[in-house]
Amino acid sequence: MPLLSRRTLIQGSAVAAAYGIGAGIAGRFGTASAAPKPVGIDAVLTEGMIDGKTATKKLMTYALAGTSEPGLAPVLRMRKGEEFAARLSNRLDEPTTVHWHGLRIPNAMDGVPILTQPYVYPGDGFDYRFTPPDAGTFWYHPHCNTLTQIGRGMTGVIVVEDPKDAVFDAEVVLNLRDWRLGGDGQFIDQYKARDAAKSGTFGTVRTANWQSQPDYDVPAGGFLRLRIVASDVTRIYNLRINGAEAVIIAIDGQPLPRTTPLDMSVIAPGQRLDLVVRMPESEGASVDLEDIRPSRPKTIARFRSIGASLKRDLGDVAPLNPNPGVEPDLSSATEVPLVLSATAENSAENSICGSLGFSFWAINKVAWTGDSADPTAPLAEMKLGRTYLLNLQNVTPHAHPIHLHGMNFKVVSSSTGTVAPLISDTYLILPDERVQLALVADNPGDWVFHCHIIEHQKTGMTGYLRVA
Ligand SMILES: [Cu+2]
Repeated sequence: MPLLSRRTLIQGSAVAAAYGIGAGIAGRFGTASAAPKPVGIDAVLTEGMIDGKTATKKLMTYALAGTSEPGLAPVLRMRKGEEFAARLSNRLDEPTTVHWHGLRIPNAMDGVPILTQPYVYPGDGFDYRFTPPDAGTFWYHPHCNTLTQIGRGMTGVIVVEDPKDAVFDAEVVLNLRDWRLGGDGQFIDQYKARDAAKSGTFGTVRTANWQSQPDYDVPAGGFLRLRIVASDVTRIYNLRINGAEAVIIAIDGQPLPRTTPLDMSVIAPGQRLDLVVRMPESEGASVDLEDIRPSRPKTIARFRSIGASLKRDLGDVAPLNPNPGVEPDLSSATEVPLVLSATAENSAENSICGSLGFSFWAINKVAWTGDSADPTAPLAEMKLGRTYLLNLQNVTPHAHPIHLHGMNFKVVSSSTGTVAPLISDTYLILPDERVQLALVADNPGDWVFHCHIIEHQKTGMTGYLRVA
């Protein structure tokens, strides 16, 4: 099996070797100014153990070129401000693309079929090349036939390193997701129409890094940096740490100005959470990452203290280095109304990137799936460099993690009460909530804006903002 062993000792810089690819590619293959050697990323079909009983066939994943037994997509390690290049080779039997979720990169590299690039057909490839401006935890996934391709495995974590970041005693990257498997371990229908019209169809098998409750050994009394990505198509998590104290250092890849003690944190599809956990003193003591939504705690992953205590003090964790950003000028902001609603339309819309055959959702009364050959008009046309205030209103009885490509926004106000002024690319808007998201339109292009509950995205809750 290509999966990592169930118990993996993770310590310091061993992480990059165990989990990802080298970050210093440019350094190894040429001078700093030379173009980086592309990382070969193959989109492949494979099979592997997901439910612990039977090998699941027809998994889809990303593998580094030449990998003989593909499994969990590799963690891609990049460096803030350094160019990264990847050559996608499509070895699936259907078109695909790669979207780099949360990275503020040029529109032509964004991976949305029709809108930003052609479909990558089976046997073809596509060269991606960009410089990530922000350090943090991000992820990559297809933007074509997304429910099937993500549902069957195509989600990988991106770690953008900042050489100035503090080094912790251990780091674990967790890719959280579910699978729609039957009792025989094989895929069942990826969705039920009646659930797509509500909060989405849930998986039957829950995993972290393609394993059920994986265990990790971490130095006792040490700092564990946890990079958590919710890459599932449907599930919203209420995460807590049981057995240790922890602080939040970043949300959606963006550092918090002050570390915040973790009580419970909600992360929805597309979102990320970076924690520092202070491991217990005594060898053998275990710490659980738990999901308490809806109520009964479910262990996601377990961490065990090993060795003599490093005697760290959580009060010593400093905030991460801030990412560069542009402060929105609210005094000159143009308001953009965006109403998320259900729609009565029930038309099927054929697409090379797959169709669920229904329209259940809409933005400003228009239902669009985001990857059809007949793009609708943009939701708004924005002038490069100006500030906009997205006045988002959810008139549905369901929560929607709304994701914007290519730019970050700042949460300004919400009808639910006081909000933290978070910088993000994904906002979980609650039923009946109104929220104001401010952004500086600093990246030219057509940027998709969609719900990351993929059934909602693919049945109409998609639009795009044009910046020119
Ligand atoms: Cu939604």
